[in-house]
Amino acid sequence: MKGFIFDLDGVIVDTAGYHFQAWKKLAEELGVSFTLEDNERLKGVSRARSLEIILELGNIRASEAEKKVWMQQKNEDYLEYVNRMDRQELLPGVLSALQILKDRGGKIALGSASKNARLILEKTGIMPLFDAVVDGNDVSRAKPDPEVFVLAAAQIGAEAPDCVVFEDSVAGIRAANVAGMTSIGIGDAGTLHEARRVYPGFTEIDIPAFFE
Ligand code: B16
Ligand code: MG
Repeated sequence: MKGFIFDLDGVIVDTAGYHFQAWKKLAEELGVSFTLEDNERLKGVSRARSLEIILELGNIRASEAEKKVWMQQKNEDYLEYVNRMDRQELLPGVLSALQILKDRGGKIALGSASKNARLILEKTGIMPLFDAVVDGNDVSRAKPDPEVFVLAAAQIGAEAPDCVVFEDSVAGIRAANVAGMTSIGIGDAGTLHEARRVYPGFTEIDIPAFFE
């Protein structure tokens, strides 16, 4: 039995732009300059760590209570974008890849840092294709810690060497490697050089070959 574990943001959908808009709004209110380049550092990391990075950029010290309010405010703004999402936002080739994996008897799990993962799977209509969903609500340690992928593999009943992980972040590739799973990078080959293999996107991957 083969298990296939998908990261969400940057692999299934590209929500980085929405995270950016919502963080930028907060950053402006706090008087912090926050660019698209800074946003790269937020990919794959938790909401709390993302806020810390922004506060570091602005040299701002804040109480836990303030941080909580700001994270909530950012998330409410982010959810306005998420609530408008639909199937068209699935990245090219993703739906067909999920369907081929399912048709061949593969088990499919999500392994994401996002606490909004379930809502995004619902909005894009692909929730029924998943056998398990492990997200930011289920784990206490962020990637590169392998916790999220180990939990996902356990939920689909797959052994680590039988699992393939699709990831767009360096931290996620490291997490998959530490877990002893086959890491497949989605994105730039130079950035993701620690992955077993890297593809620009799902349209370039020969999905049936995973079963040979
Ligand atoms: P939320 P992934 C990650 O998703 C994003 O890449 C990262 O930018 C975000 O901060 C994190 O989810 C938490 O998201 O605020 O929705 O809980 O790539 O792990 O699917
Ligand atoms: Mg990602």
